[in-house]
Amino acid sequence: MAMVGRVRPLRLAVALLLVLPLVTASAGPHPTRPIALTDVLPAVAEAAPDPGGDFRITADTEISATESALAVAGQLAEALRPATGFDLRLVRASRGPVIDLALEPGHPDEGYRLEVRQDRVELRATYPAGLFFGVQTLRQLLPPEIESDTVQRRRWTVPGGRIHDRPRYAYRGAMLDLARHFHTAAEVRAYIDQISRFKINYLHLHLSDDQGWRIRIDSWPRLTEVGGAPGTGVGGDGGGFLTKDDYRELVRYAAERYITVIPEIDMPGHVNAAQVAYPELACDGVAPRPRTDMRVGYSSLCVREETTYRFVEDVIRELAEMTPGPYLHVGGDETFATPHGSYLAFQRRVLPLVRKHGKIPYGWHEIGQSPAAGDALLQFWGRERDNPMVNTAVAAGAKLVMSPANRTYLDMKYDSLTPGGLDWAGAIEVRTAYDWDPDGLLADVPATAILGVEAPLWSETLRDYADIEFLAFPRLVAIAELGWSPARSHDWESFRARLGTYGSRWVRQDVGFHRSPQIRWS
Ligand code: TNX
Repeated sequence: MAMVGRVRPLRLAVALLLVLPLVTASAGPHPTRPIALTDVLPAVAEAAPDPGGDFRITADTEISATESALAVAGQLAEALRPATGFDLRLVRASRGPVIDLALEPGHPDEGYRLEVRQDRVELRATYPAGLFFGVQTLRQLLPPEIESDTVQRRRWTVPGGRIHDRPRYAYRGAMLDLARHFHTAAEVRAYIDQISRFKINYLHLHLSDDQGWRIRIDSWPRLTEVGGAPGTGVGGDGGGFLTKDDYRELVRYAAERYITVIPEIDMPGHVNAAQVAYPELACDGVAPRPRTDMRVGYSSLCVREETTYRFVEDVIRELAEMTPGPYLHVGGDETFATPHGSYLAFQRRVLPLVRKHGKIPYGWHEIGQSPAAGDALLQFWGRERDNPMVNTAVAAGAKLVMSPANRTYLDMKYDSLTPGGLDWAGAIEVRTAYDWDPDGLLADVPATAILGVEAPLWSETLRDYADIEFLAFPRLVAIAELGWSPARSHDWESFRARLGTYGSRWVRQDVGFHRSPQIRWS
């Protein structure tokens, strides 16, 4: 004690200056806090930190990869280049400090092992998708400055240790509605870039609705000539459509990021735009007026007419031809203008058409009413714990993707003050999006029937890309974690802390996310 009294004031000040940053750093998320092996979104399945094993990336680091790992290795080199300024060499084998990527048997589908030691980083997976997801993890283990598009002078340290990671669900989806407001292929690519950071593996595109038709169909050209014309968005905004080349390019771009595109044509409801272009699709043969309002449930294809099925099959065939993924989404929701018997008659013919063209039928959960659903995939968008349509279909072999509107709908407002967004399913702040269990939501559905989760983003109020970013982030990450991370790791405090530190990455990427008051952003 006597010693303390003799410490000179200057020494004391210096000592405090040294100690204070440590104290504040350990108090919570802070930009200078070293990154831990577990600071990853979505949470990794298993991590064993090794404090002595930090790896430093320098200009001399090499990336080695076997032939089958070369593409992902190239993506890693590209991701590291802008902020580090290093043009990391891609080699077959290396003796020096290296990030080594290779395929090996024994990992779960999409899973990977990432081992960080002082002299090397090893990334292993059975399939390239696993390597890609491992690279997304590795990027998050580097300081946030790695997201900068200009060279940052600093140390690039990866925390030492070993990660074993794998997804909880095979299906982790995001949906974008291009119908209510069209968004260009470039905007969809930007969204793909963002969602792929969080190990999302399906992108569902809602391509038609009452207001507009957004994908070129050669055998029915007026669909996009009329339904994709300028002014076909909600409120008379925008308009536009994807050409077949745009669509194929999106499919390719997504596949490079291990994301499978699922096209949706919504029917027998949500078809006003198709009927404006082709009045023969309405029972009275009269073209309805174009609609730019937000109402739903008033339009229906003419279920008794053969023309309808010629149309439907042409659309399904052309979509299936340019879609390598297994699923084709046929909508089926909110058909208040289609009598129940007609709805069943329609699905009895349409669901087999999807199979005829080599795809698994996928639809909103209402298609579960149809005995023809069989082993179709159903997207549950309800809010109730008990849904008879779903129960019957699941008993008959259908699988479910969980998109409960009051948890996963990214177009809902965060709170009553949120600019834009809708509120019919309630306000959804980050914790509401995060704190639920996809397996336990529906009372009578066994966990084995749940294929995964999806976060839909309807676009009634989304005029530009900034609107997409603001509503999707951070909530999409909550859904991504529900889809990827093991149920036992589910923990709001942990999620909230990891999200808080991720904010500075979005700032550097110029992503205009919602600064939720539930999160301590660093
Ligand atoms: C319901 S959920 C819809 C969409 C709307 C959305 C707006 C579902 C299958 N249909 O037509 O765009 O609400 O939140």
